[in-house]
Amino acid sequence: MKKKRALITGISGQDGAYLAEFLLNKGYKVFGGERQNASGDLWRLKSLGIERDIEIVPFELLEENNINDVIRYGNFNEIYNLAAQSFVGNSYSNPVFTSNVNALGVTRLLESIRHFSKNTKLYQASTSEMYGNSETSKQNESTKFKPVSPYAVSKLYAHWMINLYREAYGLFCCSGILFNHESPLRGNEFVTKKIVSDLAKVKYDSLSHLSLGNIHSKRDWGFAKDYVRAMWLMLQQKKADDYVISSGMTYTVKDFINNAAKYYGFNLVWKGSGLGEKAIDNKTKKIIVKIDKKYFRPTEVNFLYGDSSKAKKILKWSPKTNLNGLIKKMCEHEIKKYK
Ligand code: NAP
Ligand code: G4F
Repeated sequence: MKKKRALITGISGQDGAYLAEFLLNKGYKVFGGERQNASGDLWRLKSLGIERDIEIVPFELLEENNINDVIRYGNFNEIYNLAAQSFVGNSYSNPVFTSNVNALGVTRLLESIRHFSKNTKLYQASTSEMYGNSETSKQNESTKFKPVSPYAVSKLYAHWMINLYREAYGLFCCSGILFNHESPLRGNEFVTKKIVSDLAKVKYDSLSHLSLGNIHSKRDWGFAKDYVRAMWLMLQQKKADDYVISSGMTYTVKDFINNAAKYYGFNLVWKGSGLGEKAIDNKTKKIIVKIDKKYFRPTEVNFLYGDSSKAKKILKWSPKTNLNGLIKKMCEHEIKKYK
């Protein structure tokens, strides 16, 4: 039987790596879109041992000629658009770039599919950030969007374009509204990876303490490997639709720190408040965590808590790894670097 052909844009990212591994296991021929000015170091694919199984194609969301060439001749059954300027913090200093990549980039891709490959199914990486500071205690597909960062606004634009092209032109395109998902392959700029990585450095004496911004925001964190399965399931349905994918639990950044710290053998006691808040190790009395105002954002999403009952019912999807399991995987990965 002929292999299904899938293009993953953002192949060098966290989700790109896990999705590629997942699709290879399903027997797909996997093409990975990588930007031309990228470092070329596909370390995540290498760490999963799959870099030789993927055909890399140059792919730049800012360049419509490049996108048209890739789509016109690729003959893809499925495209997973994971490419994005994905760091919320960075979107405040680079709002135009973020909008161009995340919002207009998706329009370029949709136009290309509409003109050159109408039967190709498209998955778009939407995000729980689009809810902003929601008035509901849990967020699902019917919850109102109130984005509060340039990143979230850019992703909401793309989200609505996906809806529009589905309705106006009958394209099979879906948005997965994914809540935060992490893994040992997470980028160093994101808070979970920074916590597990810097706490390990403190433990092994290569860093004095961990510096963070707002530790009171709440996130619904899951394991990336569980979440890429949901992306694939969305494209296997008869009807294209949007789905919330979440763990269904919410914790503060501080909860995450406490849990990871225990894993490394620290017993944290918190003192002070605001910028003066700090965590001290009860055994050694050493300061382990300090607050630094440079990590605060101009606007903040205070809490996210997803309700993925629609995905559970229709996609038969539910996560397999909880927060403790996730933290264990991430900490074990860090510790290995020192042993
Ligand atoms: P990631 O690790 O930051 O990966 C982003 C990928 O996009 C990288 O491969 C990056 O390439 C590529 N990229 C950036 N700008 C590009 C451009 N102009 N043209 C082509 N490629 C470009 O992100 P992730 O965590 O895997 O997330 C995957 C997607 O899901 C993103 O769209 C993100 O916004 C969205 N999302 C993530 C989460 C989450 O919690 N992880 C939750 C909801 C939604 P380089 O390596 O060259 O930079
Ligand atoms: O890890 P974060 O940077 O993730 P954030 O902003 O929630 O965005 C991630 O999840 C979204 C899904 O909801 C994705 F769409 C997006 O692409 C990305 O993957 O920050 C989490 C929380 C924030 O409240 C932030 O203010 O941690 C807080 N935080 C406190 N100190 C910090 C830090 N975040 C980072 N990155 N670095 C800190 O030092």
